[in-house]
Amino acid sequence: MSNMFSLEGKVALITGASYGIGYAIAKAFAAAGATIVFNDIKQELVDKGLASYKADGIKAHGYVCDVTDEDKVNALVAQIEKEVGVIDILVNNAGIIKRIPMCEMTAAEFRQVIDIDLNGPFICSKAVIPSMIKKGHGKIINICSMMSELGRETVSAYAAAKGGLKMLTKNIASEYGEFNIQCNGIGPGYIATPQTAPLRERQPDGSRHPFDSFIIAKTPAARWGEAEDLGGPAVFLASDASNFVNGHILYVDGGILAYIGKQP
Ligand code: NAP
Ligand code: GCO
Repeated sequence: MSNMFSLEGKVALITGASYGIGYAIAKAFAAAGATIVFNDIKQELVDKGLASYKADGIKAHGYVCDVTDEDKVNALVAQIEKEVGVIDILVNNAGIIKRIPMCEMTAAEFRQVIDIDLNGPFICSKAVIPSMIKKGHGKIINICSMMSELGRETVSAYAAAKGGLKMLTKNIASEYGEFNIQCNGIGPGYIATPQTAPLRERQPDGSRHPFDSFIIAKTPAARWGEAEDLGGPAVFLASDASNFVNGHILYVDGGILAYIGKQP
């Protein structure tokens, strides 16, 4: 049974995986036997990531690359193929959020979020699919969001990008499923990472941030997720255990999407 979830002999590229969700997914992949390759946007982040992997006993390969730069992504994939091997698993994890009310957001700010969170996964997927086709298999996992399904104040660009990423996932599955490529999404709930730190900051009087209390009340599990909560679902979607799962978004949200919310 456990062989089904093995990633022995697989090369996995996880984007933006120096820390946070990408790092936790990479750690779970390494524990399942995969060779870890990651990129991040700055050398200092890559160095920080390499030091963390080393401290965790993982021999990872780290590269600087901006996921929005198509030429650089193509060059990175060619370099990985030469130095490590053909990529069997791609996790499109790199992403940003800008919390700005829509009418105050500039078009340039909106475009930047769409560029990293939606165009980035398009560019990276496009770069790895041809070799996956040649190799006869491939797994692509797109890190979606609650905002692939729900809206809220201040996150118009992020919701537009993550809603788009859900549909890109279904389209990659539709277009390349016949080549034994499975493309699925993971929709994390509210996860305690630097990206969400401003929503959890303690108030001057030491009490919880109102958004922090709101999320705990909105989550049947009554807690924020940890990045490690995403490891098991990611290994499932990267492994042979999910070979007939395609175009699916697996929400790992402690039940948020199932719940109407606590009555006042
Ligand atoms: P994070 O802590 O901000 O990590 C994201 C990583 O991506 C950072 O290292 C970031 O670098 C990097 N990155 C940003 N732009 C990039 C680019 N153009 N090219 C390459 N790398 C780039 O975020 P996280 O919370 O771990 O989230 C990871 C993914 O999960 C994101 O797609 C996010 O939207 C999604 N997600 C997060 C949550 C949550 O609750 N935390 C929930 C649902 C979905 P910098 O540090 O320089 O920005
Ligand atoms: C926000 C949050 C969310 C989460 C996540 C939810 O401001 O509402 O940052 O967007 O990061 O994507 O799944």
